[in-house]
Amino acid sequence: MNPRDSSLSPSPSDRRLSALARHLISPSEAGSRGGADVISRSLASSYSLAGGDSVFSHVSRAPEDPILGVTVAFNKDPSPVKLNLGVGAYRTEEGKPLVLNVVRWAEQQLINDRTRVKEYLPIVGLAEFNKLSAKLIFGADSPAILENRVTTVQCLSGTGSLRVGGEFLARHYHQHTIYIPKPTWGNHPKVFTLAGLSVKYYRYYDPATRGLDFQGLLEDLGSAPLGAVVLLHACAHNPTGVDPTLQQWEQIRQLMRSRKLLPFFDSAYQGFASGSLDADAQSIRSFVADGGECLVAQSYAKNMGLYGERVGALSVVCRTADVAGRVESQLKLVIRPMYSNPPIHGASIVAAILRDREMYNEWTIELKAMADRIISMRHQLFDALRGRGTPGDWSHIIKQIGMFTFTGLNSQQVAFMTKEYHIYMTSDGRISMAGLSSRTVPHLVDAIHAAVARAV
Ligand code: PLA
Repeated sequence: MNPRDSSLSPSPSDRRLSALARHLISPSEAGSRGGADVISRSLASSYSLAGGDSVFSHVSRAPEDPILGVTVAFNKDPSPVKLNLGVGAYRTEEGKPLVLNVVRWAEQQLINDRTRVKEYLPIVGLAEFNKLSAKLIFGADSPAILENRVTTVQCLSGTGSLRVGGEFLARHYHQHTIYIPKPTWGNHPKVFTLAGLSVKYYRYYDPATRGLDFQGLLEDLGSAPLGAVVLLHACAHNPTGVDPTLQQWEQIRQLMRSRKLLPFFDSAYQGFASGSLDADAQSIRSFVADGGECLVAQSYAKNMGLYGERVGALSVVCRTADVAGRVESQLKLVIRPMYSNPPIHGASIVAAILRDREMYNEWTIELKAMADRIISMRHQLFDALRGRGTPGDWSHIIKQIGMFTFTGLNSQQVAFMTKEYHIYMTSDGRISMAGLSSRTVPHLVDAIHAAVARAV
């Protein structure tokens, strides 16, 4: 019997409604019209219509997100050996999430400061955070900053910055096509399509060489319509871990400027690729140095470990200070009806760290330690696969850059590793090196070895 079928047995809510109706109706009305029963029947039937036959009954179940859904599946697995290499979230050698010491220090400072209040921030966020974020990404001596040609607005981490930038372009830029690399972070096409842009791909990765398809990239950008927007990963390309060299960046810059293509940088891993904040911003700085315009989305999720604080920034570098001011006024019109104004806590932590020399130094040390641990995991995994004699050339593991290794394992092999070894990763074969530790390398190697042997 369907327990929700109120025609067979009244539910507790139906009984409560009937009792309410009996209580409300006067005895005389009850006598003349059959009263309480009529009303209670009608209340109950309208209730069962609402409950049993939902106005949302046509809504189908959506699939889980391809990246965040990996964690959902991982959490349901009771196995003690399970390993989550899906989402790009840093873990310690012990497999634990990490709050940086410098973040705890800044938070303590914020708590101790009794003058701090919880008023709304302005629509564009915390002014000091915006200024310091621009300096961090463009460099303190950036001519664009000195000439006041940059507008920076605090947004909801990297994703929110991309979305606000996308919506601004859809409203105010003459070209509505954005070219994104193939492959790219899975959320990019969704963010930009919903922002109102039309998404096209440019060639980026060559599975045969497990490296950059530089020729394909140049051809595709060379034939993109004049003025199109181009999304570029500033460093540590997700998911491939393949970045252009500085020379290749220079060629990309020249080509893009000659075709008036508008660069939109996604900087989600500044400091995570090389361990140096300046080196990882080099691609962006070379585009700003030529005096041209660009957009940059910055995230503090990974490099400060502020994942859940949702703190990031969108900068638009313009030709003149006057244009930058007008652009900012329009960004406010995008933000205000979207989420009104951004949250205060994460931005205050970032501002505290960036403003104080001692804290800043401490941050760079902790950041370098995270980047170094990831690089060391690459070497451990590579050595272990070689030592084990696992068929294949695994040198890409040590050549790739940043948080992820694009293993080359296919979706069946990934499914096999999840089912038999409880190793969770995205179905494109990407593993988060930040989730791996010396302790878990042997288990991963067993799984990869078995998956590869099985397919041979
Ligand atoms: N851009 C790129 C290239 C990213 O990889 C990510 C996060 C973001 C933007 C957005 O980050 P933020 O909004 O949290 O600042 N990518 C993660 C997480 C780490 C995710 O998918 O949300 C990933 O596992 O790919």
